[in-house]
Amino acid sequence: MEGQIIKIVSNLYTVSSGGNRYSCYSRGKFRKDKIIPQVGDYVKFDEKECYILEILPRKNSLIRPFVSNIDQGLIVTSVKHPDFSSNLLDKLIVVLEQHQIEPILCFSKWDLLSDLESFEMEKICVYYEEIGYVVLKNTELDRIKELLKGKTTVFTGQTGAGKSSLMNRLDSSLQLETGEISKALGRGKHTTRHVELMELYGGKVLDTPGFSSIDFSEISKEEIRDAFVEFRNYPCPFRDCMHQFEKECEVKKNVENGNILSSRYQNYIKFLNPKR
Ligand SMILES: Nc1nc2c(ncn2[C@@H]2O[C@H](COP(=O)(O)OP(=O)(O)OP(=O)(O)O)[C@@H](O)[C@H]2O)c(=O)[nH]1
Ligand SMILES: [Mg+2]
Ligand SMILES: [Zn+2]
Repeated sequence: MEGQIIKIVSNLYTVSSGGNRYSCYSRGKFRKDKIIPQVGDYVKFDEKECYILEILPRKNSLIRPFVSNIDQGLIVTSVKHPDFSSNLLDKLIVVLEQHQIEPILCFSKWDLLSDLESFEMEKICVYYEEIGYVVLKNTELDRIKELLKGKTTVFTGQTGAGKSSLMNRLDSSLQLETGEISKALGRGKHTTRHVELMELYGGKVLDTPGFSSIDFSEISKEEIRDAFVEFRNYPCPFRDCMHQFEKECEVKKNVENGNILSSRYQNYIKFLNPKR
C-alpha cells in the first residue's frame, strides 16, 4: 500500500493511507543506505507486517523543520506584538521559494493596530499581492480552508505570531498549545516542539516551531536573487546581474522610482551579505 508519513516518534512511523492510520517500523536497510524517513514522505508499506518498504521520490525536503513534500507554506506574520518584520517575512519567502514551496502570506493581529497603522500595513500587503502572492488575514478562515484542500501545507512564521491559534480556530479538535507571549521580551517562547502532519479540510497541515534562526549558508546568492520574484519583471542589460554593484541595473532603477518596495531590496542586499 501507499501512504504518507504523518508522524514519527523515535522509530515508530504513523502512516496515513485512505483515511486510515497505520503504525509502522522502518527497515534497517534505510539506515544502511543513510535514508532518514521524514514526516511528509510518501511511502510504500506492508500493512500486515507494519513495515515501511520504500520511500518514494521527494518533491522537496527541508532540514528545519525536518519534513518533505510540502506544497505550500502559510507564513503567519504578525503586524504587531511581535512587531511586523519585513526582514523575517522576506527571509521565509526566500526559504520557501528555494524549496519550490508556494508561499501564502497570512497576516495576524490586525486588531492590535490603530487605523493609521493598518492603513500603512495595507499598502505593504497590496505590494505582496501585486507581485503574485496570495495575501490574507488570519480572520479569513473560509479562504484559508479553501487553500488547504488537497495540499500539504506548512504553517510557519515567527514565534508568537499565532500559527497554533489559527490552526485551533480552523479546527477546535486540534487543541494545539498556544502561548501567551512574553511582554517583557516582546517575543514568545516556543510552545510548539514536535513535528506532525494533521489532516485538515481535505489537506494536511504542519505546525512548526517558529523558525527563529534561518541559515542562509546553504543558499547560493543566485538562489536568493531568484527568490525575489518581482525582480524578474525588470530585466537588466547584464543577464546575470546581481542588482548590487552593477551599473545600468533595471532593478535598482525601479527601487528608486518606487516600483519595487525599498524594504524588499534592502532585505535582499542584507541576505546577500549576511555578515555585514
Ligand atoms: N490580538 C491577537 N492575538 C493573537 C492573534 N492570533 C494569536 N494571538 C495570540 O498570540 C499568542 C501566540 O499565539 P500562538 O498561536 O501560540 O503562536 P505560535 O505562532 O504558534 O507560536 P510558536 O508556537 O511559539 O511558534 C497567543 O496568546 C494568542 O492568543 C490575533 O489575531 N490577535
Ligand atoms: Mg505554536
Ligand atoms: Zn540588475
